[in-house]
Amino acid sequence: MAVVLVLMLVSFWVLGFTKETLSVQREMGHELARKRAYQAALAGLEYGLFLLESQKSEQFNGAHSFPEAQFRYQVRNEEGKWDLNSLVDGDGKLDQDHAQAVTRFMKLVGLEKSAPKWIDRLADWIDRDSSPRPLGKETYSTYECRNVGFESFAECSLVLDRDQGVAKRLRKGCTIFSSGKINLNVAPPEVLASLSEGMTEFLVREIIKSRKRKRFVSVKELKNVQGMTDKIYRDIEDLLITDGVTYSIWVEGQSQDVKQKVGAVVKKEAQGLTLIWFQRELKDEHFLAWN
Ligand SMILES: [Ca+2]
Repeated sequence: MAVVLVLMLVSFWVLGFTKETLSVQREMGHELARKRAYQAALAGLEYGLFLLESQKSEQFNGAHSFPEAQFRYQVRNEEGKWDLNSLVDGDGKLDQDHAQAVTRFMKLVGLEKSAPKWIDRLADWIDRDSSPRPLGKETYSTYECRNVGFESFAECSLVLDRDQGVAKRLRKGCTIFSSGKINLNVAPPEVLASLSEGMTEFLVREIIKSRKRKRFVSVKELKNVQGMTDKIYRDIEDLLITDGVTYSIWVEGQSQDVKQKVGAVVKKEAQGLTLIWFQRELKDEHFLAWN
């Protein structure tokens, strides 16, 4: 009887130990996969920077696999988007033209009803005063507006009630890293369509067709695009550029089922690349959607 009792105790102990060991092993395995995924993401970032420096393309993506990990990357010229930091001018006043353009863009991505609220909130975050606009906010439950330009995508998300859906739609055509003008060669259709009230679907399609054939070298070439009128051209010419020095790089590293996302923004100038933003362990809403 005593032998049976001892055996039972031993088996309980062994079972318990094995269970514990397994869970420790699982945890270690997960940690190792997390590290590998992160290293893969950094390798992808390094690779994206190398490609950006060595080739002329403005937008590109790809993937690579290693025995234990893999990464996929996406490089985008960031200047085809509306700059949210340009919503407010140097005196802290709303830049009406810019705000109207961003509002048109928001409507095109399904944010018609909430556009005035988001514009006021975004402007309140960056304007220097602390008095809220009619639909804006200077104070949130656990934080206050910084009253300076947005420095990260996470900051933008704070203004958008951390609503991932809104953040993702906005990121399609808005940025916080740009010269304030729109790069005609990379702007998504919704941004082109929001350049002025006069932009038509036909004109947007023609611009995209034209830049696919041959990229625009000068904004003046827009005059040759079918459907362009003198009035529309005058309205939009000052908003446009045909290149841009700001790029974003988005990389997802993966090992087993663990993913790690990193993002960076760099300026590509004659003297080389300058890193202006880097974020590790990016959450989905702060990561540019694959496109
Ligand atoms: Ca403010």
